[in-house]
Amino acid sequence: MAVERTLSIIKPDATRRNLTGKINARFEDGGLRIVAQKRIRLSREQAERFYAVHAERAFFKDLVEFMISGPVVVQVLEGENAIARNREIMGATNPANAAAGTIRKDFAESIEANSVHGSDAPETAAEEIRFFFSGLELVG
Ligand code: RTP
Ligand code: MG
Repeated sequence: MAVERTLSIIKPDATRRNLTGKINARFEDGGLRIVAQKRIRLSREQAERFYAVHAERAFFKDLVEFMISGPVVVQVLEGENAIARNREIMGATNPANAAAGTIRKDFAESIEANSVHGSDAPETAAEEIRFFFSGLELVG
């Protein structure tokens, strides 16, 4: 197994409910290390660019509105198989389908307001990390 990095976002529904610490504990208890982290507000342009892959989907407009509705915490998680591991810790996109003990099962409000984002593959992880963090912000 390889040590990987993945991009995580704690979404506005979770920052609004003051869940950053509880969610970070799930990552750390699950074997991931938070190697970079910042709390920001996405502009509409940034949210549209970040989710450009979903631009043709019916939920795109709502998703962008949601992602700019409050602050988010963007972070880089590191660990063995971090991309897949993080997706396990998050649970399924729709909290109704998420396994017991996952972040989305325990905290998500809906399929849209589902508390966290995680990269889905090595290429997207690298691209998403670069989107939010400069090399100077990424320490080992
Ligand atoms: P994410 O990218 O946020 O980690 O989540 P994901 O891979 O599990 O889900 P994805 O299919 O990439 O969708 C991105 C985000 O769009 C919102 N969504 N809304 N209303 C809907 O049917 C719907 N479907 C997806 C969610 O916030 C999802 O995480
Ligand atoms: Mg996705």
